[in-house]
Amino acid sequence: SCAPLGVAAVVLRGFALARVDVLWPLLQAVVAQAPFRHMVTPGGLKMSVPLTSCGPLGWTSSRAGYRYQGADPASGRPWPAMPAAFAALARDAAAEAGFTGFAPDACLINRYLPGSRLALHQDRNERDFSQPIVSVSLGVPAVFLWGGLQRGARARRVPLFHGDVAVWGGADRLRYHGIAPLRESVHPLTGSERINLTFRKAGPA
Ligand code: MD5
Ligand code: FE
Repeated sequence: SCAPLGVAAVVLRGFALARVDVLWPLLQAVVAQAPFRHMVTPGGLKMSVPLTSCGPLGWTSSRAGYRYQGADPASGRPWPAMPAAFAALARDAAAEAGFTGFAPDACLINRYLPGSRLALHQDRNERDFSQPIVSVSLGVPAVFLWGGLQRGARARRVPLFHGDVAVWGGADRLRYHGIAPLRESVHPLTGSERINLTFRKAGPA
């Protein structure tokens, strides 16, 4: 099914389910090369969600600011390659939502444990806001906070389940959004964790 959120945002329920058996070992290989780590915000706070990346560009945060980098700051090496099956999933989900030709150059991987949360924010470190963002949820369910174009707007609460894929584009690309503190629960694939893969076109065309 396809649940519209805003004019250009959609949750494709279960879109990734048939591909999880392929995605999961590829994800383990990425994480073996570039382990999850807690980054620090420009304000000096430790982020509660550890993250890593694959693909040509990886999102990073430090005292110096938020930016995309071609190398993993923890190792100095390029990020692991983006598996073809990851890019194909992102392209196919974007096309299903009406964004043909999506070619991500960054895959940010967030890992949530019980209590982990992501405060309301906008994603604005990418060059081209005409490109959508594709988000894949794996493991235990989370409550997505779907805000407005201004920080103070009231947020809708949208549950996201294992295998759901959300596509955010057009007028919804710059909405404030976040993840409510993760509830304690167990999923057969991930245990108590939620993993989110976020595909972006971050660099120049
Ligand atoms: C997550 N991650 O579930 C989310 C999925 C992040 C982040 O927010 O920045 O790592 S991406 C959700 C998203 C992206 C771009 C726009 C909108 C939502 N939106 O307009 O609601 O870990
Ligand atoms: Fe975000």
